Amino acid sequence: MDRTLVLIKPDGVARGLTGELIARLERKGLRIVAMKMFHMSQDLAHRHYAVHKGKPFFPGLVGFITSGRLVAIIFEGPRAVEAVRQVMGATDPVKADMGSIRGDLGLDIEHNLIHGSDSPENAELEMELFFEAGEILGR
Ligand code: 3AN
Repeated sequence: MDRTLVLIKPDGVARGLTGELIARLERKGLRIVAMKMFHMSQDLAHRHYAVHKGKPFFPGLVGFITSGRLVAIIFEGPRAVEAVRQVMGATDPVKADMGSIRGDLGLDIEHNLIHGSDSPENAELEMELFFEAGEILGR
């Protein structure tokens, strides 16, 4: 069984889509093993998006992710990383398949509703970044 980190970004929370996004992932068969709502600090945002440092969209990305409350969730399931990314759809909501979260509900690549870890290795790092061991079921 694999685990992966999902963030419902500030636009998803502000648009009242938290329940819809969680429901789509649960209906896929993924199980929530940790969840919390919080406001991301600048420091955490810089660590979370370290791979994008130096890219033209980096300042906007940090500004946006720290602009409001978000929900962090750890989902568990077989091939959880790939499954979450399939349900999310491609990074650009206008290129994402219809039927996916971003394809159905988004328009803007900078405000694309949801984040999911892109590999099992990054999932481990991101779960540690956002959760203490005691907050996660079974750890
Ligand atoms: P994903 O979230 O699909 O894994 P990443 O990790 O490549 O995509 O990018 C992280 C975030 O950076 C995206 N969710 C999106 O908000 C933003 N982003 C990525 N590429 C661009 C771009 N070309 N222009 C603006 N924002 C971008």
